[in-house]
This record gives sequence, C-alpha cells and structure tokens, in this order.
Amino acid sequence: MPRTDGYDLWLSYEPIDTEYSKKYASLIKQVQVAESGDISDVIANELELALNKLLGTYYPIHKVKSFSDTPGTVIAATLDTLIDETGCSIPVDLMPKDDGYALFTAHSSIYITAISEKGVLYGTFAFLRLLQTGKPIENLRISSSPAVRYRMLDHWDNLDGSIERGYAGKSIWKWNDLPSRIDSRYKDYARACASVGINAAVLNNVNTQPYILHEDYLEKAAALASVLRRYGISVFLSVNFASPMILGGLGTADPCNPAVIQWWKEKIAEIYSYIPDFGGFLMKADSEGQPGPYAYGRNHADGANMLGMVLAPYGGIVIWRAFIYGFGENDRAKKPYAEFAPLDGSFMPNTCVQVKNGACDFQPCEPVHPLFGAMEKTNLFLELQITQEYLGQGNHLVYLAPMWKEVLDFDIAADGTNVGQRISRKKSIPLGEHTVDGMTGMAAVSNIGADKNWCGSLFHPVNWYAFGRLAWDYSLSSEEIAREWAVCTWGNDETLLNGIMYILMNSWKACVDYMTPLGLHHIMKYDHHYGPDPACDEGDREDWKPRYYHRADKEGLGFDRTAKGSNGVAQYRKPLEELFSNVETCPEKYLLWFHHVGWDKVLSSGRTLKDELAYRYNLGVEEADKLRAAWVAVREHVPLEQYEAVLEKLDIQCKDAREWRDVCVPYFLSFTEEC
Ligand code: GCW
Repeated sequence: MPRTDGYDLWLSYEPIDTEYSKKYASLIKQVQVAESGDISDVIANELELALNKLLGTYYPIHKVKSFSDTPGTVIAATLDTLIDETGCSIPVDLMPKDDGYALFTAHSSIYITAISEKGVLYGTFAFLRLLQTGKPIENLRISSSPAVRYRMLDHWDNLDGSIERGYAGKSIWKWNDLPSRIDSRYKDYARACASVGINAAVLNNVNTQPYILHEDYLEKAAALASVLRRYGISVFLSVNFASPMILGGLGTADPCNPAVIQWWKEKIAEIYSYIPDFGGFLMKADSEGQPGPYAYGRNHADGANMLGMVLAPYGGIVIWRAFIYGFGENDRAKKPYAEFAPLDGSFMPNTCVQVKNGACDFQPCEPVHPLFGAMEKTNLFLELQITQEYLGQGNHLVYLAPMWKEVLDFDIAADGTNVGQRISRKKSIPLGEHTVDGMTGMAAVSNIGADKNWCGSLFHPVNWYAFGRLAWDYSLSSEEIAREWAVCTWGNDETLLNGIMYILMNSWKACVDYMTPLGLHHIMKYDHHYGPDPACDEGDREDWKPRYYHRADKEGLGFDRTAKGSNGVAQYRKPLEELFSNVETCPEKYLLWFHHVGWDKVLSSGRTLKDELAYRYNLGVEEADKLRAAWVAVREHVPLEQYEAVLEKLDIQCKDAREWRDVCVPYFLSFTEEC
C-alpha cells in the first residue's frame, strides 16, 4: 500500500512482483486508444498511469484514429471502431451485452473492446485488475456484461454537508463551493466507482431538503454531473413529494392534480436543461415523516407513475422506495408487502420499487425481504446498505459481501429463482413512443465521506468495492472479491493477505454472534443505533423500541411471526412459509425473528435457548478477539502507521463485542429468573 492515508483505495497500482508480472512487459509493447470523446481521454489516462506504475516502464499512450498491427499492442476501442480500423472482429462467443466488455488476444495483440465507450472503460479497469492481481494475460478470452443496468450508490448526504448514517466525516459534495469550484476528489470518487462498474449516483439524502430542486442546486448538481459523466456515471436526485407545495407554492401535491403535474413537467424540463443525461428521481414517500401520496387518498403507484410519465420522454426513471411502516400494525415488517404487493402490475415501465434486502431494516442478519418473491410484473431494485448503521458503523471491521451474497443467492420463489435472477431479469416494455429496456438495478447506501481514507478506516472501502463488483456480477464469490480488493489495496505479501482474508471472511459471522445471534434484531441503542440497549424505552414509537422486536418474557424470547402471532411468515411463498413457520425447520439464524421460543427449548447444538444465547454472545467475543489476533500476527508486514490505525479499530470492536455480551446476556437471562 503506497499512501498510508488510504486515499488511493484499490487503485494504487503498486508494482507487483508475481509469477506473471515479469511476463507482462514482454507482452505489452505499446498502447493505443481510439481517439474519440471524453471517456477515451479517461481510458488513456488510466492506462498510462497504471501501466507505468505497475510495470515500472514508461508507456506512451497513443490516442489514434488508425491502429498499428505491431505485435504486443494493447488496443482499446469500441467494436465499431475496431472493425472499421483494423478489420479485426471479436470472436462471436465473446460478444458482450449492454455496457459489457471483451478482452481478447489476436495477432499477438490485446484487444479491450465493447459496444459502448463506457464498456471500453470497464474493460480497461478489468484488464488492469488482471495485472494488479497477477493473472496471466496471454491468449485472453474474457467477456463480461453487467448483471443489472443501474449499479447505483445512494448518498444520504444532506445539503448542509452532514451525512445521515455517515461515519467518515462530512459529505464529499461541497455544495457551497459548487458550481464554480470543482474539488479534485470528485474525479477520484468517479474513477473508483467506474473501476468497479458503478454507473449511477443519487447525490442527496432520501430524507430530502426540497430545495435540491431549486435552480441554484440544479446548477451545482450539473457541475458534478459534468465530472461524473466522463466516468460513465449518471446523476440522480432524491426528491421531496411535496416539492410542488414547498417550492412551487401550490396548495396540494396530489399526483392527479393537473397543476401539480404541470409543476413537475416544468421542473423536469428545467432539470434536463441543466443535466441532459439526468438519470431520474429517488423517492422516499409516506415513510418516517416524508410526505407522500397517502395524504390525497392515492397509492404509491399513483405517485410513481405521475413522475414516471413526466420523466419518460427524457429517458429518466423513478426509483420508488418500499421502506414504509406505520402505527397500529401487529408487525412493522409486514407493511411494505401489504402496501406494495397488491399494486403489482400497476407501476409504469420506467418506474421501479426499490426494496431493502431484509424485511425490516438493515440489520446484521435478517431474512430476505418477502417482496422479492412477489410483484412479478414490477421492476424491483435491491437496496443494500454499505454504511454500517447497525453493524458497528465506522469502527467495526465487517465485510458485508457474504451477507449480500446470501440475499442474492436466496431461492426466493422456492423454484430455483434466486434474488439475483429476480432483480436482473430483463424486460423490454413499450411505453408510449418509448421503450424501457432492461430496468434492472441494485443500489447501496454509500459509506463515503470527506475523510482522507474515504470510508472511515482502511478496511471499510472493501464494502464499496464489493458492492460494485457484485452489482456487476453477483455470481462472484465473496472470497474472490475479498482477495481482489486485498491484493489491489495491500499488495501481494502472502502472509499479510492471509491475515486480511481471515479478518474479512470471519468478520460478519463474528458481528452477528456478538450483536444479534439467533435472529434477534433491532436491539440497538436509540436513534444513533450504535451499541446494545435491549431494555431501551426511549422514543415515542413502539416499533422503534427493542422490546417490540425481542419480546423477552418469562416464557421465552423472540417475535412470533407465525400464524399464532403476526403471521408475517405468510408473506413468503408456500415452501418458504412452511419452512420458516415450523420451529423445527426454521434456520436457527432466523429463529427468534420468526418464533417466540421457550427458554428451555433444546436447539441443534444440544443446548437450551438460554444456554445457546450466552454461548453465542461469548463466541462472538472470541471471534472478535481472533480478528484482532490475525492482525497482530501480520504486524511485521504492514507499515506501522497503518498497522496502528487498523489495530485501533479492532480494539474498539473487541471492547464493543464485550459490551454487547455483557449487556445482552444478563438482560435476557434475567427473564428466565422470573420463572
Ligand atoms: O434505517 C433507517 C435509518 C434512517 C433512514 C431510513 C431509510 C434515511 O435509521 O436514517 O433514513 O432507514 O432507509 O429511509
């Protein structure tokens, strides 16, 4: 790792010494990039920077109109240009789709090609990743296309520079300086995103400040868009449903009111005059105090469709969040399904419903959201949370890919269709004169802030990296992704890599064990959600209080979501419903999510619930200690400053793991004493 501050992320391009690296120089003699627009400049700059650093030899990068046929040339060009200029065509079986790319060797040269320039950019980063990770580059035959069309970071950044659930300093968007001053960090952000295939960014918090749509802010957003565009990233905004009232002075925001529709038409025309390739809107409506269509007797589809209709002529889309809950229900987690599933088939083709991975909120371990097994006629986007609101925030080292993989690989329809397939299934739907092609997407709440190391620690960027890689190709394993990130970030010292891999691959399980084992959930401290407080009684909403979720009493522990309880389990398709309903077949990691279990119930380990709970919390502490020990063991292999920075975080994690155990075990077991 070259810069001790972590600023270079996984793109430091340190010279690496591997079995193959010696051969690279003999296979790469010169580099030619097709001369075209802004993105080709970015491609040329990246190749120049990376090859010179990685191989330690100066490669002039030629931007050319016609290519030479000298063996050992790396040629980066779109397919059209390639055929026109070299007559070289791509092997049919390597033909990429959408913004995918192909890397292949022909006539002793290496071709980086794609249908679009964006694809060539992704291919360039993929090619460089081969070198970074010491892979062979002779006889290349690689083709890779993105699983979903929108691979999006959602920034919960406020316009005053603060970030909701942000743990890495202030927002990187310097709204006060924009549009005239463009921070160099914007480009570095865009470059890191593009390197893992992220192609969309929602700039502002879903709990919105309506004036994001004021012309001053549109001008600022346009300035950001002009930087991000060169890296293939389109800009989206979170908008407030009541904007026509707050900004437009109308007496209503009813989506069926002609004046409201007219207001949005004019506003959207204005947005596109600033940002011609604007992506669209993200909407949090009728949720946690945000306004929405309910006030006018309308439903979520009415709201989404009105905006979809107005955005359609521009190619814009509406991402409508399903994260809603309300008073007076017997189970908060049931609300999104109850409200959205009946609306299946009524959402316009350029709208989608964005669903969190879990049924409640971004908990350390949750069963997958039941909506993924429903709404066959609706575009569904998956929403993940990179920022670790409930998983130790900026302090705990928790690699999230294993958790996300579990969701993506989950057989949600109980017919062999996993969530990854569900969200990546493409439909081409006619929409008036327009066709919406492949409205598929994955979004994740960003963990990026203005801290020099971007995400709050030297390890937290792994989750930004992993999100991009999985949104591109969810069939990658979490190990593969972890190793790539580790090599690209920390170099190829095997001892160090083994230590890092141990930490990454064991961290999520540790976190679940010391925080919320066996399906416990939402027992965090009030409001800020850091640390345990299962007894907390703060806040005026019952469904924010931990006891609403754990339901500890003298009989047992857990939320009964079976037919005897809230019947939340009925929102899953049949075989899953049966699996989860039966306390004997319910996976133990979800046990207390679906069942109120007696303290003396014997679990698969042979221990009673009471003993298993204590056992798991103790195990979590031991597992956290082992993460720390794995780091201490690589001490000689890391520069001191980085070693100490990571150790400081691991010390906090170990201390916090003990706090979780020492608060939760006595609290829960106190109920058994009442028997
Ligand atoms: O998990 C909750 C968070 C809120 C967040 C909300 C949401 C942006 O505690 O901070 O609001 O989810 O996803 O809308």
